[in-house]
Amino acid sequence: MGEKDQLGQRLSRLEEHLRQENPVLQKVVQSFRILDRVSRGMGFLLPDQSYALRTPWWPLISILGTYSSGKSTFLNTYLGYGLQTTGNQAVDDKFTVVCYTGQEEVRVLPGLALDSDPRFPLYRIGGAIEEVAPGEGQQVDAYVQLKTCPSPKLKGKILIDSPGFDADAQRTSTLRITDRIVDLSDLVLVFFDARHPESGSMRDTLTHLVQNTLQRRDSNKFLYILNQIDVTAGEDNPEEVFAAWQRALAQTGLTAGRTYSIYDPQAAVPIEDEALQKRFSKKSEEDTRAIYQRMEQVQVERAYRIVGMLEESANHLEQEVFPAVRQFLRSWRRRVLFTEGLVILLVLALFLGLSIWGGYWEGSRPQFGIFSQLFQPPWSYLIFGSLVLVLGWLHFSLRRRVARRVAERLAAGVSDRERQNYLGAFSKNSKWWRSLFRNTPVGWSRRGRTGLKRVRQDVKRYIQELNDSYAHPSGQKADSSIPEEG
Ligand SMILES: Nc1nc2c(ncn2[C@@H]2O[C@H](COP(=O)(O)OP(=O)(O)O)[C@@H](O)[C@H]2O)c(=O)[nH]1
Ligand SMILES: [Mg+2]
Repeated sequence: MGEKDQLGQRLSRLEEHLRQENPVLQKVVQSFRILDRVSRGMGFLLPDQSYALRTPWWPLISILGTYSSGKSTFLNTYLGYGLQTTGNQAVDDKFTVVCYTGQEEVRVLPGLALDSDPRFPLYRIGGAIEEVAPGEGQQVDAYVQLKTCPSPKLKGKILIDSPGFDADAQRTSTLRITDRIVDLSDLVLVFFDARHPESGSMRDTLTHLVQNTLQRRDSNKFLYILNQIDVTAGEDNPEEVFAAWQRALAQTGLTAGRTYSIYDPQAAVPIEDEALQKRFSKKSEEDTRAIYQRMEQVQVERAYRIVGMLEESANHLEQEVFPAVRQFLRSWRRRVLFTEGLVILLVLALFLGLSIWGGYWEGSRPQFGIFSQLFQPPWSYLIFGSLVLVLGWLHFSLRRRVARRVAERLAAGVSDRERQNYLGAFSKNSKWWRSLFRNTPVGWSRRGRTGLKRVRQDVKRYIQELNDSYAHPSGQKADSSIPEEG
């Protein structure tokens, strides 16, 4: 089946990427496969779905902020690659998705390449653009490009560099992409330019990126970075620039999210005063290290979250899908039996009535005239045969009707996202050849149950292996700035 092949291919490609970037997670894909098999056996998972492809496996870190604030320079330094062009002109007006490659050299691919890459759900961006700018959704390439780079820093994560932010000059599509990226990101670095602290671009960034994010549940994932602070070294009171910037942030209502001030030593203007130079570089190095740490931490959290998802999905099957199907089977059976019992009672009552009316109970043999013939062979065989057919047909169409009715009622109570899945499971359990009297949902055989049990054992092992591979120094995980799931 085409759908299945495609799914299989995507899963293999996923495994291939993971093999290069995170071997523990590669094994996790195997467990997702087991889960897929169990769930599909229950009729819950649809043929073109897979639990493995529901989660983004790679955490997304986006770099947004004002025009010419050193975003691309920061990215290049972080990766140790001259990946992005930098400069004071608007050099790169596209969003650049950067991910790891095992190959030697950097490659640039059109935005559409994102479509087939299981690492990244940005292809839906096409739809988002289409909504605000009809006709432009097809031109994802005009807004987004993909670069693959062999920097080991990229293993297990995806970065996005963005064009400078300037709300007036921006087309709605660019703003729309920015919003989408913010939604998808696990960490958002918002850059500001210390060289132009009062610029209109900065105000736009404040209003669009900062103000719009205030009410978010995941506002912890934003880091606010005042970059290029080396240029303030010449001022009488350099700290005042940072303080003024923080005040400007606070004025927009910002309370969550951390602020940093950094500069890039290579791009910076030399600071003459030695003491000042020391003070500046110390602060910048500290903050840069803290930012890098957050970037690593996001990746660790994501790995744990994926394993957590695996367990959650297994629990979901057992604690929600299984009982729902049981309930379906029960109401279906009760309703069919009740209706049929009622019909049988009615028929019996009819016969009783006829027999009373015919005087059977007064000792006379009821005479139904010509109809009596029908109770003699060969007519009786014919009548009996067609009666069985009609009753059978009635029975099966009743089963089907009731099943549909019950399924619709139960499905109305689940989330839109899962409705088709539940309907699939209900329908698989009420196929005409399934006995009305079975209590165990289809797919809940021993094989299905052992599958889930194995997934659960695997989860424990994976957590152990992740613990070993990341070997947290104690306390590091208990950082209060762990972003919530968005
Ligand atoms: N003085 C100084 N200049 C910087 C710093 N970081 C970047 N630049 C320069 O600022 C300009 C814009 O940088 P770029 O990375 O292209 O900014 P982007 O538009 O935000 O990507 C370039 O000429 C960089 O060399 C910094 O920390 N200090
Ligand atoms: Mg740039």
